[in-house]
Amino acid sequence: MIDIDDSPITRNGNSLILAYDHGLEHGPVDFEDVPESANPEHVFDVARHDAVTALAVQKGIAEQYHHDYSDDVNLLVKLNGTSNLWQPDDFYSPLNCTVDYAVEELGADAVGYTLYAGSDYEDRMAETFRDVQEAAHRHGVPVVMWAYPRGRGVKNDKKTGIISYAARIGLELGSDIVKCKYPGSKGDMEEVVRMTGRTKVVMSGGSKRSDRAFLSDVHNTVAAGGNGLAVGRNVFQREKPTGILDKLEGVVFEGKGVDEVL
Ligand code: FBP
Repeated sequence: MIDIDDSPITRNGNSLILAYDHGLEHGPVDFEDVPESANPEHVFDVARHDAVTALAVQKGIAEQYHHDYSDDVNLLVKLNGTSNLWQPDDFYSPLNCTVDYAVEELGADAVGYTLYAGSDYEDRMAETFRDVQEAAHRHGVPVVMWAYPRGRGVKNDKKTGIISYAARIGLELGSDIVKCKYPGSKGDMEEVVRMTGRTKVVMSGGSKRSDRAFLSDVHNTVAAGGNGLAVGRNVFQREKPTGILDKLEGVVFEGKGVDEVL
């Protein structure tokens, strides 16, 4: 059993996970708006902000950079991930790093794993997740599930019922935190939170939007009983990432409203 509230990746029960695995998942296109964001050192520096409770990266970036930042940046190793260059018959995300390697060699404070509920390969990913979850808990580190309904079995991945179902799978399979898409309203987020019980819920960021639009979804998530967010592009694609992190700190950890922080 993990007490997630004792983990360094939470602060007063909430989390702000800065996700930076986009070079694998989407490729260089995600770094075009802010070219310096292609440099992991830039994003590790951003992650030094007090609001960031963990930086989520793939093994290679953890291995080459984290030791220079380990005093200031908590590490979440994203264990699986894939490029979007291939065209599989359905969604699958291979394991690129073991829990043992992440914890013992890389010093991970947490691990992350994507599960595509609704894919033809959901069974394989669930079996891998079983090994990941058990190994992580044996090491005393929490598991964050990127709970993405996606694949042939999913007609509309934006429906609240589908998002809740994928998030619920996170509770059922032993995640400490599930990361899911914002379902569109505070009321719908309350339903997701209700379905995940004692597993914490963080909102996924998505493509870059205005400060107000983005912060109001984050505020609704927290007001609905959610526990913060795991975000990439809405932070590192901004010219001044610390500006949005200051505002997020107010909303996620200090109970402030959107108008108050803008
Ligand atoms: P964003 O906030 O930029 O959406 O990042 C969250 C994240 O889950 C990343 O960890 C991942 O690289 C990306 O989204 C995957 O997005 P998708 O699978 O929707 O293309």
